[in-house]
Amino acid sequence: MTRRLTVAAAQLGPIQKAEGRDVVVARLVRLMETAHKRGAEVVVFPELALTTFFPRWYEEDINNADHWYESAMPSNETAPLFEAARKYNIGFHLGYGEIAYEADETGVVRKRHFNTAIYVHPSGEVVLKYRKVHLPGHKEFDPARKVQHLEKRYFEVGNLGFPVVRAPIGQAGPVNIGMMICNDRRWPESWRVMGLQQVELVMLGYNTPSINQDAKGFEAHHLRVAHSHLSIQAGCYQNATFGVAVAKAGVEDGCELFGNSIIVNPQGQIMAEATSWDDELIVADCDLDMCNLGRTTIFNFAAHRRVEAYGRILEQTGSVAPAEWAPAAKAAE
Ligand code: ING
Repeated sequence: MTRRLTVAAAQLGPIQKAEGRDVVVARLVRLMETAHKRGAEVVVFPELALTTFFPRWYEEDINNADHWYESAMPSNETAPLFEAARKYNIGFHLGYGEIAYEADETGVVRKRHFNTAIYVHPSGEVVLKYRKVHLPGHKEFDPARKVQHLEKRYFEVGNLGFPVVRAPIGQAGPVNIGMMICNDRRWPESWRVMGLQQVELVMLGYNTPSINQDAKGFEAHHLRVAHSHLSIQAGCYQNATFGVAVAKAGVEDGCELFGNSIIVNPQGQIMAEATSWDDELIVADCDLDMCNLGRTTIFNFAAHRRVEAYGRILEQTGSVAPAEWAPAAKAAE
């Protein structure tokens, strides 16, 4: 029996700084209703889907920024989304800023902030949680930048790794699902750690500026989308998995984010792409058995990977200069 799954990417248009969660959640519910009409069994929403991309705004004391985060999930504001999921029997992925009171690696329980994503079963139960590992940008206010990107100020590095879990989704039965968030997609390690857990569906949201904000070199504008798609298509192909990558897009308080959400199959093909930079649903029918070809042939990890050659990947964080070559001493004349 083929394992077919109808997935939806629910791209969001801009969320302005002043926009209330109630308005945003109503947009999410409307997208979920559309997904239901289109026969989707799982809906993927973007990174930080409940608020504007607030790491662009500097706040001296992070304790004055609690309003950007969720301390409970669901909460009164997000409950309508969980109710819609139950009503339509749809699982969903949601990205949001998380405040959690929990022990850190020293055992001290404290208030912690993460860039988080969850996968929620139609029953409302959280099946899987992920916290963003690769935090781009900077921690302190950077006067040289036109727009700040303060993820290292607002979030701690995710402490949950890249988990994959086998969970029932729609008619397909159990599916190996995993998540990553935005910048994670640019790092092949994110994909491979999940590929080593036989992931079949990677759900990821992103908020990506449409032009390079690091004035440290030329990058043609069209390459912003190209680099995003390159990263996702390569990750799916090299780990024999489907990927659903969903943007928050459009102009948020003058700052433009690109859309171009895509659904990608295990051969790296784009199955569907959003063409607006606003609220837009794209849907694809995924034959999950398509993962088997890559996993049992070209990317049969057990047969072909050579971990003894990969030491640098775990031993080194930064790169180091290579050894210098010099021509052999001239043979004696
Ligand atoms: N945004 C961007 C992303 O990785 C970025 C930041 C853009 C980094 C382009 C490097 C190049 O898509 C988030 N939120 O990670």
